[in-house]
Amino acid sequence: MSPSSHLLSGLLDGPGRADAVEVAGTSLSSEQLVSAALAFGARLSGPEPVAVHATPTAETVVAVVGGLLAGVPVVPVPPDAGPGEVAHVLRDSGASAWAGPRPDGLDLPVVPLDLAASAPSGASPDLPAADATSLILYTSGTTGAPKGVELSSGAIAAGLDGLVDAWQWSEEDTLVHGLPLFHTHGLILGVLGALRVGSRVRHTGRPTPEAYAATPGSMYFGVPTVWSRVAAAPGAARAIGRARLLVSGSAPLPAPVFEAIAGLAGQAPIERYGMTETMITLSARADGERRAGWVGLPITGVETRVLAEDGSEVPADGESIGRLEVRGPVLFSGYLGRPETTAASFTRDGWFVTGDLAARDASGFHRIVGRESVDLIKSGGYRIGAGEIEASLLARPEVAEVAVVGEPDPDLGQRIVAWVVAEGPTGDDLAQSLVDHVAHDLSRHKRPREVRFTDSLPRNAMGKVQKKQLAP
Ligand code: MLC
Ligand code: AMP
Repeated sequence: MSPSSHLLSGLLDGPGRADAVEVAGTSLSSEQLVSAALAFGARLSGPEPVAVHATPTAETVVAVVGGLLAGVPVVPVPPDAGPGEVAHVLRDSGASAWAGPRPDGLDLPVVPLDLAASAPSGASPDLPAADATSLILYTSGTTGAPKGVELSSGAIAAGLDGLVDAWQWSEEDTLVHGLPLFHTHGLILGVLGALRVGSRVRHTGRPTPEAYAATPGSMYFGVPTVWSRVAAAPGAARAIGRARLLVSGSAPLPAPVFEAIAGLAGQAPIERYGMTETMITLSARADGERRAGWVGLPITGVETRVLAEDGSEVPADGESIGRLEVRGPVLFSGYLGRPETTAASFTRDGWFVTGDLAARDASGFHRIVGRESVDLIKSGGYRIGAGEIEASLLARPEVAEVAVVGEPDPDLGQRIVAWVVAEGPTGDDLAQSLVDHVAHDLSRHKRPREVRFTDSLPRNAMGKVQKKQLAP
C-alpha cells in the first residue's frame, strides 16, 4: 500500500499548509499536526482502542489523527458524557488508554497530548488494511445502552470519496463548521474529510450563526437546527452566502428553512442523508438539482432499494413509501461484540436495513419520510434512544413507570418528553431534578426537555405502552 492510499492522504501527501486545521482559535500547520499526532501515536501501546475525550479542541484532532496514524482504533467519547455513559463506553470498547483530562474513577493510563511535540525519529504513519477498524462510534438503538459501530478505514475512505465526487470537494476548499467531534458529521466528514481531501478546516467551537458568519470559507456544514438558527439571523445567512456550498444533514431539513436559506444566502442548501452505520449514502450534487425535502441520489458505489411490506420494490413515483435499504463499500463492519444484532440489521441478501421510511422518484431522487420506530428520536441532529433514557429515569426511586417520546419542536426537530408515573408527590422540583439526573447520568443532549406527570401510561392488552397515544 502506498502512502497516498492512506485514509488521511490529503494531510500526508497533499499541500503542506501553515493553517491546515483551526479549532476554536487554535491553528495547526499540516507539519505540526502530523508531528504531534505521530508523537501521540508513539505513546500508545495498541492494538486496543484509545478513548478520546472529544472536546471541540485541536487536542481532539491530534489524538484522533494520532490513533489513525498509529493504526490504533479510536473511540471518541462525548465530552459531557456522565459517569455511567463513560464507564459503559470504556468497558464495551475495551479501550486501553485515555486521551484528555482524567475523569473521576478512570483506571486507564492517560496518554499525554502535546500540540508542539516533535515526531519521534523514525516514526511514520502505519498503513492499516482497508478492513481494519479505524473508529468505533457509539450510537443509540431503540433499547439498551449505546452500541459501538465499527468503521474500517476502507468504508470511511469510500464514503468520503463519494462526497468528494458529489460535492466537487477539492483542496481549494475551506470547510467551516462547529459540530461535535464525536459523530460522523462533525468528526468524519468535518475533520477526516478535510484531511483526506487536503482542504483547510475551520472549526468554530460552537455552531452558532455568529461564529459561522465570522469565519470565511467555501463550504459550511450544519444540522437542521443550525440552519434554522442561521435562517433566523439574516445577516449571518447573507454573509455565508458567499460560500460555494451550504450542506445540511443528520435530520430532516424543514422546507421553510430550506427556502429561507435559499432566499437570504442566494443559494439553496445541499441536503444529504446518512447514518453512523452507513456513512453518507444519499446526497444532492453540487452540479445538480436541490429540492426542498429531498436528499438526492446515491453517492458513488452505493445502491438503495425501497421495499413495500411484501418485500417488493415500491414504484419510483415519488409518493409510494417503503423501507429504505442500502448496500455498498461504505457500510460499517458490525456492532462491536454484538454479532446477533449486526446480523439482524442486514437482510439475508446483504442489504443494511436503515429503519428509515423513504420514497424515490423516477430520477432517482430520495425523500426521507420518517423512521419505522418511535423509539429512535432525533433532537438537534443527535440520535437518542428512548429506552436508554427510560432506563436512566427508572433508576430514580421517585419514578414508578416512564415512557419517553419525541415531540415535534421548531428548533430541535424533535424534543424529548418523558411521561412519568411518580412514586409519591410530584412538582416542578422533581421534574427539574429528573432532567438534571439524565443530563449528568448520560449526556446533556439526552436530557428530557419536559417531564409530564401522569397517573398511568396507556397500555395494550399485552401491557405494552402505546406511545402513539401519548402524541400531542
Ligand atoms: C440547560 N443546559 C443544561 C441543562 N439545561 N445543561 C445540563 N443540564 C441541564 N439540565 C444548558 C447546556 O449546558 C447548554 O449550555 C445550553 O443549555 C444549551 O444546550 P442545548 O439546548 O442542549 O444545546 P444547544 O447548544 O442549543 O444545541 C443545539 C445544537 C446541538 C444544534 C448546537 O444540538 C448540536 O451540536 N447538534 C449536533 C448533533 C450532531 O452533530 N449530530 C450528528 C450525528 S451523525 P452551554 O453553556 O453549553 O451553552 C449523523 C450522520 C449524518 O447523524 O447523517 O450526519
Ligand atoms: P445517526 O446514526 O446519528 O447518524 O442518525 C442517523 C439517522 O439520522 C438516520 O437513520 C435518519 O433517521 C436521520 N437522518 C440523517 N440525515 C437525514 C436527512 N438528511 N433527512 C432526514 N433524516 C436524516
